[in-house]
Amino acid sequence: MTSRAPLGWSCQCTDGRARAGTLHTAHGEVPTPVFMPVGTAGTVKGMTADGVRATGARIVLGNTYHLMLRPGAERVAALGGLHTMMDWHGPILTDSGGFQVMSLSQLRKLDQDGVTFQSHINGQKFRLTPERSIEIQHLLDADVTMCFDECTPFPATHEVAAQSMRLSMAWAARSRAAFTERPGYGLFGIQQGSVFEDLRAESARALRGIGFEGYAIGGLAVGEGQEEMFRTLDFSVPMLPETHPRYLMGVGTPGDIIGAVRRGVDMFDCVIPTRSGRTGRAYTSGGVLNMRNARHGDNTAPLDPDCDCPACTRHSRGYLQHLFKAGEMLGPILLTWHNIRYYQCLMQRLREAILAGRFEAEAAVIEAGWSASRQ
Ligand code: PRF
Ligand code: ZN
Repeated sequence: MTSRAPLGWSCQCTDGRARAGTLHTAHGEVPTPVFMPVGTAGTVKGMTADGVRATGARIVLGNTYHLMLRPGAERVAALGGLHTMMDWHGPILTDSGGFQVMSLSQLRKLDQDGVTFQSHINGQKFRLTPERSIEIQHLLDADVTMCFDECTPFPATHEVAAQSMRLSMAWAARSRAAFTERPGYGLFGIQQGSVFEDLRAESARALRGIGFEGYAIGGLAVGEGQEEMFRTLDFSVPMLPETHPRYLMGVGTPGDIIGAVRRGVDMFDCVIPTRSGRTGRAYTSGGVLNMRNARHGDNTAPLDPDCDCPACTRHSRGYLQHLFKAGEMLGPILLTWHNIRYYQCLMQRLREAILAGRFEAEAAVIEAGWSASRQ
C-alpha cells in the first residue's frame, strides 16, 4: 500500500468463507482474523500497554462515549491523542458512542439529528450527533473510526427495525461527509436490520452506495442467542463487499468467534476476556474455569498447560485461587492477561489454519478441547 492511501485490507487466503488477511493502518499492520481487546476508558483494564502488546494484541478498541465524558475529547487531544496518552503506539479502533449511550445512560432522548443524554457518571448533559461523534474520533486520533449508529434493540418488530436501520443509514451518510480522509485512516459503515434478511440487504446496499474502508455488522449479540446470530450472519456477511474487512461488533465467546470466522468475519471485539478475567473466569484450552472455586485451592498445576502467559508459566491454580479469595489485585491482572493471551492464540491458530486450508479441522480440534474433561 502507498503511504497516501486510506486504511486498507488485503486478503492472503480463503478457506470456505473464512479469510486470512492484513489490515494496513497509519499505526501498523494487523493480521486478520483479529481480536481487539477493549480499552474503553483509555486503558485495557489492569494491563500496561506493554503487557497488552506482549499478549500478541496488535489493535485495541477505545470508546467515544467514555472518553468524551472523562477526560473529554479535547483533553485527550491536548494530551497528545489516545495513542500517546495510553502509550499504545499500534492501531486503535474507536466505537462511535451511540451503542454505549443506549446501554449505559439512564436518561437519553433520540431524535433524527442525534441523541441527548446524561452522563452515567455525574448526570451532566451531553449531545452526540454523527458530526460530533466523528469529530471526537478525530480528536482521539482513531485509525479506524466507526459510523454513528443506533443499535436496534432485540427483539424488534420488522417495522421498528426498518425505521431504526434507516436512521442509521442516514447517519452513515452524515458520518462519511464529516470524516476527514488521511493516509492510513479509515471509516467503517455499520450494517443494521436486526435479524431480518430484507432489512440487512437494504442496509448493505445503502452502505455500499456510500462506500467505506470497512463494513461492520451491528445489532447482533444483543440477546438473540448464538443460533439466531449465526443464522443472521449466514445471509448478512455475503451482502458486504468481499474486498473489504468485516467486523462483528461486540462478539464474543471463543465459540461465537469461530462460528463467525467460518462465515467470513475478520474482526472482533468483546469485553468477555477482560471482564471475566476480573471476576475470576478463565478461558482455557480445556474450557472455562472459575478460579474463585475452592476446588482449585490445593492444585499445583498451571491454569492452562497449553498457555505461555505469566499466569500459566509462573503460577499454580492454587495461588490464583488464593489471590481471588484474598481480593488481591494481582488475581484480576493475571487472569486478564491470560484471557487476552488465550484469545490472541485462538485468532493466530484460526489464521494459520485458513492459510493451510485446514480451518474446519483446526476448529474441530479447538472445540473438542473445551469439552474434554482434563481438568
Ligand atoms: N453498534 C455500535 N457498537 C456496537 C454495536 C452496534 O450495533 C454492538 C452490537 N453487538 C456492539 N457494539 N456502534
Ligand atoms: Zn495463560
